[in-house]
Amino acid sequence: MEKLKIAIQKSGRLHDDSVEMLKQCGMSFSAVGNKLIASVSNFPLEILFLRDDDIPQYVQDGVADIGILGENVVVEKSKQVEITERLGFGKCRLSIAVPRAAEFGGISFLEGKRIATSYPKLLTQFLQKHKVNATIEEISGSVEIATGIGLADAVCDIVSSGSTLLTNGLKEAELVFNSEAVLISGSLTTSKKDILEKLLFRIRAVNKAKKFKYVLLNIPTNKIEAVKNVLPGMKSPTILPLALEGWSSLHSVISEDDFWTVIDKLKDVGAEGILIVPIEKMVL
Ligand code: PRT
Ligand code: ZN
Repeated sequence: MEKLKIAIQKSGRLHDDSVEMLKQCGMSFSAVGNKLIASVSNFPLEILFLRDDDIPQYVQDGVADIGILGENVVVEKSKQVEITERLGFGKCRLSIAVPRAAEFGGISFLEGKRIATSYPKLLTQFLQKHKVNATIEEISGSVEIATGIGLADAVCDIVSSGSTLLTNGLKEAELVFNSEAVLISGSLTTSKKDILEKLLFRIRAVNKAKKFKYVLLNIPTNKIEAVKNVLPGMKSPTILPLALEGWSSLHSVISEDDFWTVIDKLKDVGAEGILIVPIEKMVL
């Protein structure tokens, strides 16, 4: 049977989360050692382990059918691939940073300056959009030291916690691009499209579940209406009578985003014995 070939990062920041996501989708494979290819035993999928920078080209050329990598790299490489799904991990931003002592009063500060980056395309687009003329110094790594060694006046690099900028005496000045891991695809045969649809169905079920929690709570039966008002979007909560007269157990699903606010309100309306349970998969 034909297999769909997916390229994921061989090692680096996205490797573990990519492998973890595929395993949560039920894929059985071993990604140990220096292997370049792993075959999934219970799904028509073959996994190629590559450097993230090479993935767009391989997907464009059909060496791989789909790939997982940072959107920052996808846009920078601008190959003929399409972003099929945003995956919610590997979140970071591409930002311009300047020495902490610099008096950065706005984007015009960058006029005539030298900016070091590994993302010349994204930076050029940003500068053009803001009508700023600056010289781009393209370097492939350790961008954060570029101002310290006198190569540039500013840097444009990936920021996550901000601690790399801090330890290199830099401060974040302008956001250029927000990124997260995405699934890209090239042109696919009909049968490969079918396999991709099945994989996407599982990915969506896994990712959707991460955004929600299952709540079980006990509530005086006469307070059920009040609880319903606190749990927004709950069409039809499950309500079961407790052995204790006048009390009920209520089950529902709440979104991770308003989790703590909802819990506080539930306590206020008299909910007790609140249990919060992670959801593994959500199929709607
Ligand atoms: O070997 P290969 O080429 O495959 O990997 P790589 O070294 O090019 O990439 P890698 O593994 O560093 O990153 C892969 C992808 O992870 C990136 O393309 C981003 O989409 C995403 N990502 C998420 C990050 C970060 N967070 C991140 N913090 N990529 C890089 N960083 C680096 C950044 O370059 C800087 O040096 O971490 C430092 C900043 O981190 P903070 O936390 O100190 O701000
Ligand atoms: Zn890379």
